[in-house]
Amino acid sequence: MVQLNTEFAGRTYHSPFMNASGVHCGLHKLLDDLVGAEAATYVTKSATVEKRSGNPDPRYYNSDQNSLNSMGLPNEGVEYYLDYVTKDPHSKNRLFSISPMTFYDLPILAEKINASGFDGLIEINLSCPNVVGKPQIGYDFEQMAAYLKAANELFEPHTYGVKLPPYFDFAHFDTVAEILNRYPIAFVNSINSVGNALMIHEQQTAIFPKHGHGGLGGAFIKPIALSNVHAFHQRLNANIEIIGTGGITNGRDAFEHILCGASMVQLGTVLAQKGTGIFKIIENELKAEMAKYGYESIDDFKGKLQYIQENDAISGASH
Ligand code: RRO
Repeated sequence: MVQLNTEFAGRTYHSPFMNASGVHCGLHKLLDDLVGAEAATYVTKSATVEKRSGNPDPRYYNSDQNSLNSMGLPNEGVEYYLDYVTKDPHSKNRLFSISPMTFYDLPILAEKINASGFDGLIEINLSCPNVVGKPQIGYDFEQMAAYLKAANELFEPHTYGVKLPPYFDFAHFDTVAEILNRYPIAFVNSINSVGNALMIHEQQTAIFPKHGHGGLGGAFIKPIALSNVHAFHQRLNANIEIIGTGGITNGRDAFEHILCGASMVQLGTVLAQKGTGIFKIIENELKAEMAKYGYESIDDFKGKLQYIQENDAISGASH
């Protein structure tokens, strides 16, 4: 009998599937939908101290199984999402995303969260690619270290984690892991959208802000997400868990993220394109994939990626 129950950050979930921040989570009624669709849990839209309307339209574009967005951090403000999570009977299992606009916003956000009594997990978004004039913190390692140091002073150990941008170099995996391993963080979430991609429709940029540059999501980015999940799984302290995000469109994709070391997996583009009915579908697809390999639980294969050996034949591969 195949079971999808999973443990994450000392909590128990009936499956590893949840939304990715930004998708289907900006308003209370959208969060209600996620609960109704039996997602394992939800993460709220990254919140800033004040409400923001974000970038001008058109700012989101779907193309096949991919998406490009330059939303620009539109959100209702931290109080609005705190109001929701603190009334949620399962608040301990929820993830609350924050995106400090400046370093000085972090203590303000932390104070509001701590004062609210929220007992869930906090995701600090260090990787929004779409705020004009604001580089991604995750690509500035000195700043990133300063944010982590501050977060460690503001939040209880093992209650917070970070959402990272994709990295493309072993030196960067090493540096980031070294910074993260200094602190008692509960999790990392890899990856945010691949920043500042460009899509063209007919002869025009597909979106308006930043001359068409925006965060790429969906099937295209799965190999990048898998490399980041795998690289951090190899490098992070064993008690830092990983949320795998990026390019999951079906159960097989989720299987691959978990094989690389993810404890939870998030749905972004596919959720935006197919709606909340995707949770039940993808749960069944993952169960089928596990059954194919004889696995009965997530722990049977989590982080157990096998390495091909020199001169092994790959069935079906062209070479
Ligand atoms: O709101 C956005 O433009 C946005 C954010 Br905060 C993020 O973290 N990732 C993304 O692709 N878009």
